[in-house]
Amino acid sequence: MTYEMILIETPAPGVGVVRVNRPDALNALNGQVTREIFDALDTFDRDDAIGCIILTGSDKAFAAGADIKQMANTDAVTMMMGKDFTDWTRLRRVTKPIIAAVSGWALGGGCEMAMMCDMIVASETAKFGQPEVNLGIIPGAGGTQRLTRAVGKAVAMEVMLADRRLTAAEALGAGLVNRVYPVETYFAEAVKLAEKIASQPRIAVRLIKDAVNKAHELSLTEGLDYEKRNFYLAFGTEDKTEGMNAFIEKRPPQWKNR
Ligand code: DAK
Repeated sequence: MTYEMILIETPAPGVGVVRVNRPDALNALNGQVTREIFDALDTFDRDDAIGCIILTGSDKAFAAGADIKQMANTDAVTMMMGKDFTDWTRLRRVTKPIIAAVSGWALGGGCEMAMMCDMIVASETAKFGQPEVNLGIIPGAGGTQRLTRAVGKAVAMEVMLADRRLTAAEALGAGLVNRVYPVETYFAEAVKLAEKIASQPRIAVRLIKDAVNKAHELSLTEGLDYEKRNFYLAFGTEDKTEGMNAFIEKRPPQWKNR
């Protein structure tokens, strides 16, 4: 498939990168950009050679939000019915881990898209914000829920009501991001993390991602029951046999991803 607004890279074994490439608009996410991102994520998700995906932008901007120029002429009904802005749930259906490698602006939908990923590796220049209130709207792709769960109510309120922008250090302290590195190295560090994850047994990785995401949605009892079912499923895999035999025989495991 050919893309116009994203770049596809495979910088290390098992690692697929989707890079937003709309520099003239600070990677603002219009319909075409989001469609291309989700198509590329789906393609990597189906590709047996890929075990972990990185979603990134440029050093200057992960994404400065959904495209305001596109949204300016969109009414409520069009927004509700339209594919461009309602299709973001596609990202949640990706079964492989996604790392957001964030540098520069991650505002509005950019911040929300990073939070929809499974982990965030940031550069020291990253700035996270939900400035929708300045436009007379509210976050519409999960900001009020995911940011609040990540950083707590008080900080989330300030970010969304007063347009406070969190620095990378603040985001790290608040638990929004996993790691912060200098801008020169954050992407390479994200690739290293992705390569490590891609080298793990794929079915176990998938079951872990699935169960951890349920922690945000289910009660503790339901979540523990859900985890248990994934745990039993892991016991039905060849990788479980291989992993335990390898440990006992003091040798590295050879994963079959079966
Ligand atoms: N949309 C369109 N163009 C944008 C943009 C955006 N969000 N952000 C920046 N640009 C464009 C600017 O218009 C400018 O283009 P030209 O004028 O040169 O043609 C170019 O990028 C450079 O921007 P600036 O000249 O403004 O650069 P500065 O360094 O001075 O400022 C900035 C950088 C990031 C602080 C500033 O550009 C800014 O405030 N941008 C807007 C940030 C923002 O308000 N973002 C939130 C948008 S609302 C949903 C899914 C998603 C959403 C909602 C629902 N569903 C699935 C239902 C998301 C909504 C949003 O994100």
